[in-house]
Amino acid sequence: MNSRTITELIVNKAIALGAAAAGIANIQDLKSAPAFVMMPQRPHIDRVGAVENTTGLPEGVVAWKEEMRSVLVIAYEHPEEKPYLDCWLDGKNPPGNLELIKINKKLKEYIEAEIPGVKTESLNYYVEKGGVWLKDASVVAGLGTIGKNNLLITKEYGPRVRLRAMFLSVDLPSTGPGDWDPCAGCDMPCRKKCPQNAFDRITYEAGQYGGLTKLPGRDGSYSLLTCDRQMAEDEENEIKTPTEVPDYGTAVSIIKYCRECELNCRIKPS
Ligand code: B12
Ligand code: SF4
Ligand code: SF4
Repeated sequence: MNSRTITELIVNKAIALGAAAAGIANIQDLKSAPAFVMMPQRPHIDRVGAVENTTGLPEGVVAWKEEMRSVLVIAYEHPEEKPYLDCWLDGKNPPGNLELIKINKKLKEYIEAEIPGVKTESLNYYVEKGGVWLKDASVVAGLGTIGKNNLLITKEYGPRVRLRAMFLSVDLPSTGPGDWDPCAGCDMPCRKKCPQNAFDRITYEAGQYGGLTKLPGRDGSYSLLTCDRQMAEDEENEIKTPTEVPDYGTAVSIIKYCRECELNCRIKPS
């Protein structure tokens, strides 16, 4: 089976299983993508959202596997009218993330059964536990572009998607990046609605990272420490009144993290 056929089979199967989009990022291309270059150089204070490191590698360094050559990235739609997909219900992984894990599991079974000789390995959400930087991987895989809200923007769903990935042992060419830029000339409603003004000044300069020009928020203006203040407030505002949640039942604890920069992006499903 040639590379093109393998890619087509895998991407089509991902879509058939419920993914909004799927693509391939070759590991050689990923190693030079901005987040993969920048994160090993960032100081510990810039580790918001980080968890205990189980890879044994220095902070920010991805645990590549010798026998793995490509990364399959999938996206799952999180539409505005289904907010519960993004919520932490009773302390559990958000339903949308569980859906991604389910799709990835079925995709893994399919690849191993139908594509001779290809090995797979599901990837953890966190780089500290063996994962990859998912937004850059999605751009290299052609799923979309990084917007001025610092999120992956897809043509069809805008930023309203969540991501997951797996390693493949087969050396497939990357299916991106493309050159689409929805942010050119846009008056940035995404940034204006940020409750913390997380984009109001340049936090990262190209010179700090060996001349890297593609920075958080693209121009270095996204401050994760400022954004994280909102995440802490959202945790304090945990809903503790029993609430009926579609496809779940009664939740006695709901944490709803901010999505203002995401939901106010002008790229929306038509
Ligand atoms: C840690 C983390 C957080 C932290 C810190 C965020 C940060 N960006 O540093 C906190 C808790 C604050 C956070 C907040 C949010 N997060 Co978060 N987060 C993560 C996590 C685990 C790692 C992100 C990270 O550190 N990336 C590395 C840094 C360096 O990347 P970066 O800041 O984006 O900057 C790089 C890119 O912009 C890139 N870039 C810029 N231009 C270009 C151009 C090209 C061509 C390329 C290739 C790259 C590129 O270069 C920059 C420098 O390296 C990922 C999951 C994962 N494993 O990737 C989810 C993830 C990024 N988060 C996600 C989401 C949705 C959110 C929130 C909306 C909260 C929510 N409701 O879930 C906010 C949005 C904040 C924002 N506007 O960015 C989604 C994004 C989906 C999407 N459509 O993009 C992810 C992928 C998780 C998921 N479930 O799918 N998050
Ligand atoms: S998630 Fe909320 S606080 Fe963070 S950058 Fe987006 S709008 Fe601002
Ligand atoms: S609203 Fe969307 S398209 Fe406009 S600048 Fe923000 S991320 Fe880009």
